[in-house]
Amino acid sequence: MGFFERNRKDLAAKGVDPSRLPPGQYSTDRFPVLHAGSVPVYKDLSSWDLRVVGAVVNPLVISWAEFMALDAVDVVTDIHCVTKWSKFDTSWRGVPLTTIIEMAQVKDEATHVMLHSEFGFSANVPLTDILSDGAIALLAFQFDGKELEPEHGYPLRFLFPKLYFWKSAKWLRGIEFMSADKAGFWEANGYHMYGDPFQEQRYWGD
Ligand SMILES: Nc1nc2c(c(=O)[nH]1)N[C@H]1C(S)=C(S)[C@@H](COP(=O)(O)O)O[C@H]1N2
Ligand SMILES: [Mo]
Repeated sequence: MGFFERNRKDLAAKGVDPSRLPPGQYSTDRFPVLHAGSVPVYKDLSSWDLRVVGAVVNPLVISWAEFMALDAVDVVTDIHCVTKWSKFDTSWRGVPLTTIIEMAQVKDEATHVMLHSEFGFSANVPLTDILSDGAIALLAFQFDGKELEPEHGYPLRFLFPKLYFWKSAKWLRGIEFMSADKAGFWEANGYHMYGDPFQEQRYWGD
């Protein structure tokens, strides 16, 4: 039996429903670190802000203090990285993206969202997926009850576990509402525009 097959069997033995593991993935308890470029260093968050732009009635510039005053929620979810690891039951705390959508009064013409991070990283996600019932689309500032580790996105990352984990942009600084889809960083470099792990939409042409 190969590694992947054994990993899937071990899940069932542990009482985890193996159908939670998308095709071609293995489950791990580790939390690998993956990104292009370097990890930003923040001396303090006084000059940090989150910009909300594009197809909105109210463009926003939200300071860290203002952001922390928003209502936060806790979620537990599975995450799936395109490099084939999945991690089950990860715990996050953050502000739902729908809160920002209401604050900014996103216009009807908006169809997609671009998440913008430090150093020019970006990721695109359809708005319908963000607004669909039960969707987790979180601006996350805690993992496992503690502030994010620098390499995992401190102080703020996007969390969108329905799609491959590359959509979950670390070091988030901007949210752009768009009236058409556009490729983000990885999507312009060979990764699938949508990226559903259960459809194995890893790369262009999948
Ligand atoms: N800003 C930024 N966010 C990013 C990336 C990146 O290169 N830059 N890589 C993505 C990819 S490809 C993955 S798999 C996840 C990894 O998150 P982790 O390091 O917390 O496991 O972050 C995503 N978010
Ligand atoms: Mo990734």
